[in-house]
Amino acid sequence: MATAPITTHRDGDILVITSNNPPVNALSAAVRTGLMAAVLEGAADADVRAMVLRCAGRTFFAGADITEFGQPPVFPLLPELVEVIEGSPKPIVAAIHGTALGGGLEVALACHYRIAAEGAKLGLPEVQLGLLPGAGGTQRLPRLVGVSEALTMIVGGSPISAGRASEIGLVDRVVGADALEADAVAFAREIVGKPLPRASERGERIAEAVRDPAVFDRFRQAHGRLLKGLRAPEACIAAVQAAVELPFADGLLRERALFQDLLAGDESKAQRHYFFAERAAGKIAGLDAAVVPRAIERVGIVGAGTMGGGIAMNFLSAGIPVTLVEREQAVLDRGVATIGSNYARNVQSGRMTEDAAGAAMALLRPTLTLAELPDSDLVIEAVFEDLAVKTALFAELDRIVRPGAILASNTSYLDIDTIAAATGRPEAVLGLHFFSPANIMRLLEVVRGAATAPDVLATAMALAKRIGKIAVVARTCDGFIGNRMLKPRQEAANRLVLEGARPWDVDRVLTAFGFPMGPFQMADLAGLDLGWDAATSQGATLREAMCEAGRRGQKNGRGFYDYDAERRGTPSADAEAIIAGFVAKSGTAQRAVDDAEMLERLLYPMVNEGARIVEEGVAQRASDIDVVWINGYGWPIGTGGPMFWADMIGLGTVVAGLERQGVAVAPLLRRLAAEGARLTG
Ligand code: 3H9
Repeated sequence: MATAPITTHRDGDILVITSNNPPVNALSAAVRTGLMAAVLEGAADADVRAMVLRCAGRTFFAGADITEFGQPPVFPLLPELVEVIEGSPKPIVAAIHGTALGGGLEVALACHYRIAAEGAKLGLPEVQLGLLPGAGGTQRLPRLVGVSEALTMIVGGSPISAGRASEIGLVDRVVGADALEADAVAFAREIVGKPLPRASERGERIAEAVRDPAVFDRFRQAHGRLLKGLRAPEACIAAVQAAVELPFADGLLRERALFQDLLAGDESKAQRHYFFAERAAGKIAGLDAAVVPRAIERVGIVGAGTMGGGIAMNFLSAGIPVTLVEREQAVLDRGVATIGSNYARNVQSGRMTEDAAGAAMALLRPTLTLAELPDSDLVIEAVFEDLAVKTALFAELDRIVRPGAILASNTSYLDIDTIAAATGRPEAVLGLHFFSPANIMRLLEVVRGAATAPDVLATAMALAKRIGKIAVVARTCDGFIGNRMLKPRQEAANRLVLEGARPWDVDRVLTAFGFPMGPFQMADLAGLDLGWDAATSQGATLREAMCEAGRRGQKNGRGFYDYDAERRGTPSADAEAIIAGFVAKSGTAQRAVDDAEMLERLLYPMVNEGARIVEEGVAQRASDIDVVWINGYGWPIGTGGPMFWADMIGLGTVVAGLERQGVAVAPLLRRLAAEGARLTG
């Protein structure tokens, strides 16, 4: 008898080994111990001629147990188990359903044969955890599927379908999902007595790369984006390169060394933190699991501008019909045309089939009247950001839309409770704050008002999942989680420029930290004249001074930077002169500010604001803030988000920095720092 959670049973002369370790059959110490015993049992039993390795529940092994990383090692380790599997004198067939990921796929690679149920997915996503496959995956996969396919899977990290896996030689057979075990046993009977194929002994698929080692540089050139800023992708390439350059055993040692190095590093710690943070964000404290979400079969969207159109695409792409309302025909036509051209681009780039794009467009019902909204189960408002406009609209929607339907605002700042109070159904009102471009950005801030009902909140979370968004719950306040924390960074950036830093220095410090762009590049992109009124402008802010001098940002080729025809920006001498004039008027003393001080002054106040957001209960937990900033504002994932980053550098350091800056320290931050505790646990 093997150790639980592994069980074995005999089907004639085939030993079926089953793992049952919910929810995802992670390869925990108990699973590894049980598997090792079961394989040895099969090898020793003279009546057993072959083995089938399968999992119960929703999926094949989804990988090593990530919660064990950073803990003292418990034997047998996964690489040892994998060696025993491949070394078995009797054939072992992996029977894959659900997802075979990471260490799970590495177990399958060590088996002598792999069969997969239709719908199964296979992948090595370790790179997303700042790691590389550390149980032989980087050595066996290229030997089975060739170097190019292996690099794509290992460096890209995305799983492939069973069908694709069969095409590239990763699985030996794809079968229906109904009788996987029986099919695997039948397959095992077919191969009994044949010579044992071991991935480690195969050389033919890597022979081409042995002759043409430039394949690695070509991959680097073609996939520069994947390699930017993080260590793991390059280490993945180095490990696959070892498979080509070294004998198998030496390649394994190299893989092990690279894996251990990544595992001990801060980036992997940060990315593993993010993995659990994203999952935690979906959980709402105090929300009864028995709460049933409301059915959403049609969505109404008011406002067909950039935001409304982008929001609509999320639902259309997920097969949910949309009624899109706009006041003027020309604006409506433009909105619909933009949606159409976005889909056309998706088709062109191969991200979508023509049929799927056509089907999505067919679900769109454009109209000029709110009167077409009564059959919507959810209406999302995406109109001008003005409280009076929004409350008037919500009052009207409340009269038109059927009882029980949910009303949501896409506001990025305004008070959801005030908006809800304009209706007779405050319990059915909430904020759904999409980020621009809304059809692409994965973040969704779900803003609950004081009166928002539990089932309405549950509906929003379920819907977010359906349309592929990462939802984070916030309570209402000025700017919610993301924009509230953007404000202190913006203020610090402006102050730095007044004191003598140049905008491009500030941007450089933040891009060197890992942001895709800095605040002045962002301001140029959004338009410096956003909200600017020439009639009332008095040059009171730097932005006003820039606009008055005709510098509107990228849109007219002149902002803090000068732009060429390809919208490439270079520091602008004219902008510098305007800044100098503005600074002279303000009378601020000038001094040199070094990069380290700039970074502290830009980021520590954000951490401070984040601590207040947690303290006030605006965010449920500090890690939710990390999810918002990584997905909504390009905070570099390799540092885990602002809260995790603060924990890594030490809260005492942050508090001391804030005190140097004269910023009032959030009580929570001060307390945790004094206790030597962390924000993210
Ligand atoms: C690896 O294998 C390293 C090796 O190469 C080398 C070793 C030497 N461990 O995502 P869900 C939890 S690295 C522990 O909500 P779904 C998850 O936290 C690993 N726990 O479900 C959640 O817990 P809770 C490489 C794990 O259906 C619950 O399971 N593998 C693990 O949306 C449900 O998860 C990966 O990176 C784990 N490996 O998606 C795959 N996986 O309920 C990681 C999940 O308490 N996993 N949990 O919040 C996934 O991508 C998704 O979980 C999966 C299911 C697609 C499987």
